Amino acid sequence: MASTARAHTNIALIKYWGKRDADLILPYTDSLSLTLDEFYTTTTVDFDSQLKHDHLMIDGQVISPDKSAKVAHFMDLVRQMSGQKAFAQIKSVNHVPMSAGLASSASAFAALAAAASRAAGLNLTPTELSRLARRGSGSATRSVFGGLVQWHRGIDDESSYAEPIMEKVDFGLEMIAIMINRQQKKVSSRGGMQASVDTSPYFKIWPEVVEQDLKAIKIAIQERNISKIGEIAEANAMRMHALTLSAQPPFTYFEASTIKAINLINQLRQTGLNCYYTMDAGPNVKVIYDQKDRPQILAALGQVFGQDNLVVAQPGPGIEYLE
Ligand code: 2P0
Repeated sequence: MASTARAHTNIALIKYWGKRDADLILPYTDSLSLTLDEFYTTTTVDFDSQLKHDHLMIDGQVISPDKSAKVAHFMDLVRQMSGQKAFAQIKSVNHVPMSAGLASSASAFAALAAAASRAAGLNLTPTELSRLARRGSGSATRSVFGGLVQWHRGIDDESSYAEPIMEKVDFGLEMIAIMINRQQKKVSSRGGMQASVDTSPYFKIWPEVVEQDLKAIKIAIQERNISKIGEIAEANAMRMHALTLSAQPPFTYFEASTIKAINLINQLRQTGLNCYYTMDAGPNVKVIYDQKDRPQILAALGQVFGQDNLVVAQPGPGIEYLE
């Protein structure tokens, strides 16, 4: 049986950066994200007993088995869980600029987890699906759900999953992604976070920092206070990036235009526009603001980066099955 599922990507307001268990993908900390409507992956999985290995096609391009090892490993997990023995035809279409810090692995593995588990005859609960998606990519754990989502770090495979804390975000929270560079990133998040864990002297304090930031942002969410949410998310993102700058050897996802964007957002804030930034394992900057300020923020960012390089994204839904 074939199954098709769609998952939307998410942007963390409180970042996941570091694994306690690389095989099970258990993080050192909880994290909290906003699922977005604009960026998503649609994936079809069809098990076929004639196949000699899993066949992967992304955006119409055949991906060779040596470049799809992560997916094959993930499919082995689904086969183990379900007793399904056949390999599968996997077709994935991304509405996400790939590997440019827009967390394409989040939507990719969440959609794959949903389509593959259903095609294999597993009838997983959302929590089980979140745990399965986690085995493909940490951030995918959160993309199973819509809106504002918390990933509980847990202590083992069973207890590490995401949970929606506000599925319908009803207070105007919105993001603009500034596309600074659409190229493949140089340091993968997987490699980058491991380097931070292994070599940054500041990593010791990171779990404590996240715990405090998480507590504060959950209060700000309850209060529906976008300024407070933005302020906390911005600080947390920069604390995460401090873990790359303080690694040995040091590295960074910042590019010159990233700094330009940050300076511009700071400037706009000084002129009374309520906006904040966050960024992930790539140079692109995401602006956090209140929907009602969108026209002014778009105009100001557009003057510097060009309207074509701005994508407005609103809170998006969790997993959807298309067939
Ligand atoms: C996050 N990022 O919380 C953090 C912030 C990037 C920066 O999760 O190794 O692709 O597959 O678990 O999920 C991106 O890392 O890493 C990520 P793996 P993933 O969104």
